[in-house]
Amino acid sequence: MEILRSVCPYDCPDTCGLLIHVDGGKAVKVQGDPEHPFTRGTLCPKMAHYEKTVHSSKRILTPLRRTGPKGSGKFAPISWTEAIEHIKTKWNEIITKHGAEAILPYSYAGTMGLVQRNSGHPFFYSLGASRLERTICSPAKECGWNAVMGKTMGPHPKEIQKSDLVILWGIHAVATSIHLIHDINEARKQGAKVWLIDTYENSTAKIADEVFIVKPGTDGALALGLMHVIVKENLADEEFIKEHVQGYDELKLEILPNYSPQIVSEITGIDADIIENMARQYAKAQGPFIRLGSGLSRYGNGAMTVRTITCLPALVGAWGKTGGGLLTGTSTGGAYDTSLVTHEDFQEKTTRIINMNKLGNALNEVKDPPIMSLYVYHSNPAAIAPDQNRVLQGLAREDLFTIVHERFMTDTAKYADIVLPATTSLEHSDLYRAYGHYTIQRAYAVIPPVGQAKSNWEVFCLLAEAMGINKSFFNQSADDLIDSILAKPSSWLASTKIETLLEGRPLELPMPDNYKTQFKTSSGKIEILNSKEDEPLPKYIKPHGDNAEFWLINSPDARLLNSSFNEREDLTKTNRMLLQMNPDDADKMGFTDEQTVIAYNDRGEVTFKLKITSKVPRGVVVTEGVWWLEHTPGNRSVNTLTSQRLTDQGKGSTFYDVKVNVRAVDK
Ligand SMILES: Nc1nc2c(c(=O)[nH]1)N[C@H]1C(S)=C(S)[C@@H](COP(=O)(O)OP(=O)(O)OC[C@H]3O[C@@H](n4cnc5c(=O)[nH]c(N)nc54)[C@H](O)[C@@H]3O)O[C@H]1N2
Ligand SMILES: Nc1nc2c(c(=O)[nH]1)N[C@H]1C(S)=C(S)[C@@H](COP(=O)(O)OP(=O)(O)OC[C@H]3O[C@@H](n4cnc5c(=O)[nH]c(N)nc54)[C@H](O)[C@@H]3O)O[C@H]1N2
Ligand code: SF4
Ligand SMILES: [Mo]
Repeated sequence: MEILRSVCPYDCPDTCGLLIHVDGGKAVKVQGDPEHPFTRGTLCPKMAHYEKTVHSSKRILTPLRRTGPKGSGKFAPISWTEAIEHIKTKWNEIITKHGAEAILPYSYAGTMGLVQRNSGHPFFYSLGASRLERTICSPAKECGWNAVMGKTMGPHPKEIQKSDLVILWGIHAVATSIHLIHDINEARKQGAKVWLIDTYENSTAKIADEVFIVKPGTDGALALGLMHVIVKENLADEEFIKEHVQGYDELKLEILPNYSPQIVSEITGIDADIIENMARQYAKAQGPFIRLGSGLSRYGNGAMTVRTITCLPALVGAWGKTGGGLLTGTSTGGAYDTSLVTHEDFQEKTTRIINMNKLGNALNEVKDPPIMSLYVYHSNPAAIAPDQNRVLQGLAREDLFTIVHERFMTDTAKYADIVLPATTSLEHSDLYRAYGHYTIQRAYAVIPPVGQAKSNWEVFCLLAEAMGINKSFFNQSADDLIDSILAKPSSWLASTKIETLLEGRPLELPMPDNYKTQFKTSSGKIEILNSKEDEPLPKYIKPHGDNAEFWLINSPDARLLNSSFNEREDLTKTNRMLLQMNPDDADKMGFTDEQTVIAYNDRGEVTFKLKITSKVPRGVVVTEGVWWLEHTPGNRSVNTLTSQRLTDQGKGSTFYDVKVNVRAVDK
């Protein structure tokens, strides 16, 4: 038995260090790596038994060719040679008839490693395929931060330990950022208070001293109301503002008068006196720290909301205070040179761009050329993309040649013509960075591939050869590629003990001195006024909404990661597809607990089991998790109800900007 280091590959801000117990080529036990500075030896319940995913009886072990109707999940095994040959023949036919832009790659974040995540890019650029705009997660959040802070570094999460007021704003930390709780607990030991600002009392409320419930999509107004009070009561940090902030006077004169606590109370549903009290406590805190989640950015006004909230710490000088600041995500993008993997230079001519949130429309409506082939890797668009009915309608097209490279028979894989078996992270090598902390790590494969599984990198090398792409770049292993990336380290990486990475151990990137007050904007100041924006000053914009009765919040389930881990019966066999509703609303509708209900809107309908709870406010219903169709009572999951509409900036998803009606199931 050996104990080998690895890294959690999932789309989670924590990117945990793992210790894998390997016996006879199998992973038998998984533990957290105590040497990891941020994750400190603990794991979430999902990865504490990663061996159950890796060696699941549901793993796809060979390439498969479809034998039944699309969506039926009927397949027969074929060899890798046959699979690649078949793809080559079909793609060459499509390219001859429609051009290479008729081929669309679709990938997102099933694995977050630099090489495996991005290895499709050099291939599809070489092929001249359509490009995918990968904006399903939180580009609006980035736009909002950038408008005020430019390229300023996000603070180190350990800053939280020194804060006396930690605000978890639109982040379900207990489900989605569990290691942050260590830092929050450290702060609490020193007397810090914790607030949660959310649209319902999720289970993160357990660790909060105060919970503030806002109406969906109205946080921008709340932030403006808080600033109104801070200014009116002379609680702003004038000295900090004079030195470091641009546009305070304009905000004060032109914008804030419109957002009195009374007006903001009507928009947000929070009482005016509570807003006043929140503002006072925030302004008087010694080191207030906001951890801003992505929930509130997935609305038609998402970028503006984030931009507005990002102005708050500037007003009270939080950046100059120990423990103060605001974290949307850490800035580790500069750790590696991603272009050494993506190689945009391989693209000979510009090709069209398809937004991943609009896959439903793209598959059904796009012409000149129509999309004739879809290659899906480490993503499950049939489940995770908005407007599920449109996506499934597109995937069902008989003339669409779909290839899915997967570990499991997902909703998307069921619609494939060819399925290719994918490795898990224990079976391939990669290089990781995180979006919730500053530790990076290299992971080597710790077990051989299960069945005939191949990694993303290996499959794209095979496809390059088949499609006649003669570039030596594709004649190397993932480890060779990683070695070449580390041989050209960024100046940041070069300033560290890079040998630690080669040993496969976690390495913390050093933070520059006084980075918290080095504002990387064009003015060198925090830009509350930013004349490069269409709206030079922040203001409240309404979300999209729909013509229906209830807002539908559809946020993560602690047991899943997006649609990953649906394979794990041990985690997920109960409490799937619940719709939580306030008791008053349930009364009004004549509903009883646990009854089957249907939520519906213009895009479709979804069956749920009702859970009546006062943790959800009136006018809102909540469901957690993206479930595979086989786990749903009505053969549709939550994204049937969500919309392909985009955010105000960044072309992002608007998952939570959706309303539904609810009715009982017809008897
Ligand atoms: N267990 C688990 N962990 C995950 C994931 C998962 O699916 N499961 N997903 C991963 C991914 S891909 C991501 S991007 C991150 C996302 O993680 P977070 O940054 O936490 O963002 P979300 O989970 O999308 O949203 C969190 C909260 O936002 C709230 N919210 C929704 N609308 C509003 C609003 O208008 N105002 C306010 N104040 N709150 C609102 C929701 O109710 C929810 O409680 O988590 C990652 N981690
Ligand atoms: N309703 C609703 N929908 C949402 C969200 C929400 O909050 N609400 N969140 C959205 C967000 S924030 C995101 S980021 C997206 C995420 O959407 P996706 O990135 O598509 O995430 P997953 O659903 O986890 O699907 C990843 C798939 O990749 C496979 N996989 C894992 N590793 C590998 C590998 O190495 N190679 C290959 N080929 N396959 C692999 C897994 O088996 C899994 O089926 O979902 C979005 N969808
Ligand atoms: S999913 Fe997140 S918390 Fe769980 S092991 Fe992976 S990185 Fe850590
Ligand atoms: Mo995400």
